[in-house]
Amino acid sequence: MTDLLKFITFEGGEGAGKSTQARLLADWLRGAGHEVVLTREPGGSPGAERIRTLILTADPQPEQRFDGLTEALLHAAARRDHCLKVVMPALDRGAFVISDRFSDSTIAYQGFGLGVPLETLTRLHDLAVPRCIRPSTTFLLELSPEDGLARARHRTSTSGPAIDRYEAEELEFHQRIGVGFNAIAEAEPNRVQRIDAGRCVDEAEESIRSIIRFRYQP
Ligand code: Z5A
Repeated sequence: MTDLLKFITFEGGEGAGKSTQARLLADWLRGAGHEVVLTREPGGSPGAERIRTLILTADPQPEQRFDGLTEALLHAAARRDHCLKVVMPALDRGAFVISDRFSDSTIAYQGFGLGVPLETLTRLHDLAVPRCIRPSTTFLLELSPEDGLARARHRTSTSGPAIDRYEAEELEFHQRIGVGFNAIAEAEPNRVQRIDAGRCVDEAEESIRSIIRFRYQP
């Protein structure tokens, strides 16, 4: 039977440390003997990874870029494939699933960031996501957009991939994303656990572990 309790997501703005903390949590739970599927959105399944490339490769001509609803439809299509091929099968066999971003990102980016009505996004979620699954715990890594972009750009300049479609947006866009995540956290304070991502990696990691210990006693 699908154990939705074991579905955990990481959310937040660019460069907040989601991938770092998701990986650390997965390693810790594996060390405690659990099966863990560490995955991400957009992407996570071969089909969804192809859609990811489509979304994140911005057309250099602004007037040729996808509008907000087109992006939301692409994210929903990727999410459906990811859920069908990876998330549901893993939850069905009792594994933890840790996803680096999920549907809260659509609300924050395409809703608050690009102005797609939230009601449209909710309908899209209900249509695309099998059994309308939602995570039981979401860690929202909170960091100012200025600091997050600086971290992401430092990583890009030293080792990472080229700046993507969202990284290229101006600061005001990223501020709206922060407002969006804040609204989500206020609406669902039990599911969404706020983590101060401005601290060092170890301190943020320990906050996350203590919440996991309390909720799951792994
Ligand atoms: N998107 C959307 O619009 N709609 C949707 O429905 C979904 C997504 C699902 C995916 O980008 C984009 O898709 C995303 C939203 C959009 N775009 N944005 N912006 P992505 O997957 O390529 O990138 P990301 O999700 O934004 O993550 P990121 O930039 O890779 O950052 P992160 O995962 O939060 O951080 P990190 O990689 O763990 O750390 C960044 C750097 O900071 C790295 O060098 C770390 O070593 C360092 N770091 C990490 N933690 C710390 C601490 N505590 N102190 C100092 N330095 C740290």
